[in-house]
Amino acid sequence: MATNSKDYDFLQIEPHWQSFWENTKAFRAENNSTLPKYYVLDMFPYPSGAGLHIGHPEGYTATDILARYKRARGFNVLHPIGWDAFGLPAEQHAVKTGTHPATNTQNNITNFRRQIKALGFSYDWDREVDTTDPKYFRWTQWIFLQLFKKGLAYVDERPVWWCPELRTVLANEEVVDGKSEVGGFPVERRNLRQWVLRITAYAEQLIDGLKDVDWPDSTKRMQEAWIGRSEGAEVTFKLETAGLGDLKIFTTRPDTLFGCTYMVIAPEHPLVNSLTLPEQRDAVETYRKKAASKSDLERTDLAKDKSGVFSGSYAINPINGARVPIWIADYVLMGYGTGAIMAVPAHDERDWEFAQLYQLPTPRVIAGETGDETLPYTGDGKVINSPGYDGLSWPEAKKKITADLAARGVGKGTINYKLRDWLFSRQRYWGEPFPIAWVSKEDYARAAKFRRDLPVSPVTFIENGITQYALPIPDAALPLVLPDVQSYLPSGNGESPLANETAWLEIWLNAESGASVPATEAKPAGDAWVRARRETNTMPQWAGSCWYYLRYLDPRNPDALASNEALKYWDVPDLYVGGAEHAVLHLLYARFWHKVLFDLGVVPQSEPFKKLFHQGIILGEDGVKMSKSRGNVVNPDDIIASYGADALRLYLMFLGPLEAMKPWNPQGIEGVYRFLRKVWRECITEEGAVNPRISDTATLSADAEKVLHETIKKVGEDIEGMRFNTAISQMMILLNALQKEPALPRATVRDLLRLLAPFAPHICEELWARTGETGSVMAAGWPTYDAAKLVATSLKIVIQVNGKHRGELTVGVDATDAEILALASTNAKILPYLADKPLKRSVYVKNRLINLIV
Ligand code: ANZ
Repeated sequence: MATNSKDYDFLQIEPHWQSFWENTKAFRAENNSTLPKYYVLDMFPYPSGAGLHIGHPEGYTATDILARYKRARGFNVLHPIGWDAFGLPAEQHAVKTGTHPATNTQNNITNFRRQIKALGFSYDWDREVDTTDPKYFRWTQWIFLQLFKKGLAYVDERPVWWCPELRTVLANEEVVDGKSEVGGFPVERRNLRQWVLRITAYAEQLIDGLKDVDWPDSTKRMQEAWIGRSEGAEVTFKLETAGLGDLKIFTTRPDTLFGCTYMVIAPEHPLVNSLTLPEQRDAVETYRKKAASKSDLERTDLAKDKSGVFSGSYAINPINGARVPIWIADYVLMGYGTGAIMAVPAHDERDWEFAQLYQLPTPRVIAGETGDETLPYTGDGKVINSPGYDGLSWPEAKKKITADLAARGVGKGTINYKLRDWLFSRQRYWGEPFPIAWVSKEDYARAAKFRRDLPVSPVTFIENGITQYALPIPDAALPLVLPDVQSYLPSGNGESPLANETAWLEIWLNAESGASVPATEAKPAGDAWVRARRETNTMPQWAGSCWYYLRYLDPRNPDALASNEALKYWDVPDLYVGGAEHAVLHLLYARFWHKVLFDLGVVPQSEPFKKLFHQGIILGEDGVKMSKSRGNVVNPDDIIASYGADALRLYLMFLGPLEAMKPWNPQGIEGVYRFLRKVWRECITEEGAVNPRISDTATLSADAEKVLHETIKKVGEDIEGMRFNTAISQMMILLNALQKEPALPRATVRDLLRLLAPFAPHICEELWARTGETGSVMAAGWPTYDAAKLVATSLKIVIQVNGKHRGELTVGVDATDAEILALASTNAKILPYLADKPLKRSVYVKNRLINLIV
């Protein structure tokens, strides 16, 4: 069944074996199997118009080697792929060309599929998923509805980043330095009605769960920092102005309360107006306007200049009754803690800088290691200048002061998180529609009679003074598909292109069945029909990738996102490989959804990704990040055409440790290509016959046998440990050793091909068939090594005469010093050098050399 090429003709061999695998469904994972399971997951690609990037096959080759290796070791392996296919580029393309984004998306998918198949990855193509397929996003919508019903989704009018150029809002993480991440367009603040997911309700669990997963430390630290847990206290300061009540602040350092010399409230704080004295009003107004145009990052950056204005009002420090001035400054953010702080300039860098600028006092309350008071002190130390607490360590004082304030009802211990709720809506066409319709209060009450699945407290939104109620589409009526639209241009007032589709938008909705008719038609008969306006927002691209690893388990299930049996049998991925750029957002959002599904009893475990690995970035040949503009992009198609997929796979793994960032090196690919050609020639003669060196009766020399067993051991261990580069070096060492042998036992060739097959599967299938083996090399199992063969039985000793290398000696490992001396001094090659000169003495360096001095 092999090809008949004489030379290593990868252009003929590779497609041949790819169709063999496809036709025999060689990589099908079985949902009912008594074999142990192994689930290895790749981050599925966004099918961009540019095609596969070389970083894709890097990670995909690594997981493919593992998948093929585990199959050889008897596992039922699940190795799936799919498409994260909603997204802005397809919509921008649609705006330009008028073609439906689905058309563009499917073209890109077709190209990606072709490229991925050309690399010979062992995916189970029967499980391919596409996030834009209604059969898939039906379950994305279903999960959203479960969140909604649990009270984890709400709407809020919020200041969001609005990009006039893209005509859409962006999430905080899509804005970099005041510009859109996509396209680099300027952004501004705008208030819009938004869907928000209550990820903050899971902040504690999201931190806790990191203890149980085998992830790179740096990624865990990044998630922790993003969630940003701070333990501190809320402290209540009385306002001096009668009738205004209190000012609550959040501090992580209540132990420094005696060092507070002023307070700061954010420019957006609700008390700004009432605290500002008339003579300060103009200055405050000007300041507020300026602050509104800055990003949070700019405002809190330590390196940026601080600024502020005095409000004219004072508060009273609850610990000592001191009168403290209240300032308005933008280095305090409204969105964190209470939007107000007590400033302790002696021990906080930002407060220090501000106090220097406005000449505010900076008394020390923590003793520093040196007496230097010209800088803020942020280190450890004992509390000073704090009557009643002096001499305590600062953590002790923190506890005691918090307790004392609490006892007096002017403070309490609190935990704050940097994590914000997740802005979950986009004003775009090419995303999952929200399965939500807006109805009046009366209609909502009527709908409730037909529904048991409405949230405990309704989600509402006031528009033009009228309260609208969010009515979920019944689960059974999903998917809610996108209507065809006339134009893909956003409506421009913040609503998506869906807002222009009146017949889809304004409807009579049957609250019980989810059926609908345009509102322009007569209201159908029956009590369950309500007047509704559909939600026009769509979900962000993150949604579909939050749960795709679950759909692979049972991708065609029409009744559930996956069956309970499949969820139990496959559990979660044993290994997840993908880029470190997803260290926070994708991995945090997916963990959040998984935890919600766990709490709902849908999935049996609370963390989705037990083990995570990030492949390193491959830089251009010039050591710089690959980019079109630099012209240093490597296209996998070109490499496959010149060297073949096996060489590309091998090379990607041979470049260096998988996790390392490393530059592309065109010479390197020549090296691995030569190695594959040598393997070919060991098996096939120039005439295309089986190499006569291969024989059923040949045996290996002891040396070669040792290398073979070492290689079997090392390649297996290196694959498990994801050290693919060193596994390849070891196979190169083996090939060199085998080339020195007078003949090759057939069994050794079998071992070599089975070891190499996960890395370079096409050539190994071909040579397996050509050397007379039956079936697929992948079905032949994994070679085993004999531990006894790893131990040397003999040693090579160098013989020197008067310090000069004159010969070598092979002795048993248990030879004594005297035996070695006797053998060396009577060795035929050595005798001429000794002539008849008497041996003065000898020096023996154990297991290495013997020097005879004459
Ligand atoms: C007094 C103090 C003294 C503070 C000291 C720090 C050091 P993390 O760790 O990030 O939670 N803060 C509180 N709310 C703020 C807001 N909305 N905008 C800007 N800064 C705010 O930081 C908590 C600390 O950041 C709080 O503790 C507060 O300053 C400041 F020696 O209070 B601290």
